[in-house]
Amino acid sequence: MSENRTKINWFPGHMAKTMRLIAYEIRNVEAVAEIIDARIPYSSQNPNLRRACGRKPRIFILNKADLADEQLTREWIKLFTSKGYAAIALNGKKSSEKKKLVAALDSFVDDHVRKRANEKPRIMFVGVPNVGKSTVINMLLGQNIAKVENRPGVTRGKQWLSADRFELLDMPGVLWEKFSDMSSAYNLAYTGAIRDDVFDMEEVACSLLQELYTASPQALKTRLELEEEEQSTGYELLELVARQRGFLLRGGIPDTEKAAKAVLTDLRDGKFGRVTLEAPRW
Ligand SMILES: Nc1nc2c(ncn2[C@@H]2O[C@H](COP(=O)(O)OP(=O)(O)OP(=O)(O)O)[C@@H](O)[C@H]2O)c(=O)[nH]1
Ligand SMILES: [Mg+2]
Repeated sequence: MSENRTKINWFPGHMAKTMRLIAYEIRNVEAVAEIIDARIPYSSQNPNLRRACGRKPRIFILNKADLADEQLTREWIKLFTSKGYAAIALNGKKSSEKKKLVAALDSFVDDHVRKRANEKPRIMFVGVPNVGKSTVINMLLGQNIAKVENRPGVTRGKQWLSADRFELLDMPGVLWEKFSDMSSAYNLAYTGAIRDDVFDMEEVACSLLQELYTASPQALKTRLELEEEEQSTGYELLELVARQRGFLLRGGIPDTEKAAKAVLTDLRDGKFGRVTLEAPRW
């Protein structure tokens, strides 16, 4: 599918600056927590972070697990563990999951991190934009100190925050300069890691509907109340959404632009159910 996709690229100056900041600050931490999106655990890993973080121990936090398929999340965690990485699935918005997060960080620190005498371990939080880095930090702080908003590019500079057991370094989200694989770029666009105004929302929404239709036709048919025998392209599905929601232009033409926004918002809010777009792969 990826060959026909229009290229998406978003790497503004502030991201290049963040990459340099990460490379500099890595010497001031004992460990790295890479927050990835449980719906796209492959596409949301930043390939440049591997290099920038060098040999510093890394834990993967599969955040937004409340929006992902539970069975696939378990399989992804198994894969990370089998590769020797600490990994945990998390709903960063659910305060009752703090205990689980602290326990995972404690055991990660015990097993992998070289501690400084009488000092709290310093952990740098990195990841793609909008994945929930600041949310997870606020969970550890037990209060909303780091700025959180539902759009990419909210955190703009580094911020040190002190939790009971750890010193936390919140960082701006960062992507990479060129996507070698357009399906990763599309996955990041679906889930809200890329700013909506740098890609064609209709094209991306069509691609998402087509993917959901191919992956689980029955679930999408039920959600969109499609007839059993209907075979639909992404664009036909988008037109259907527009008609169903009454998004019509003059002359009764489906307003597919408005429908595209609604489809992407629905996915991000979990209205299509729990969806994981990538099977475990390394
Ligand atoms: N459903 C769900 N939403 C979450 C979760 N974690 C964070 N969010 C939401 O995701 C959005 C982005 O959260 P942030 O914490 O600002 O993300 P960030 O990674 O710090 O973003 P940048 O600073 O822009 O890179 C907010 O609307 C959060 O409420 C989660 O586990 N589940
Ligand atoms: Mg942030």
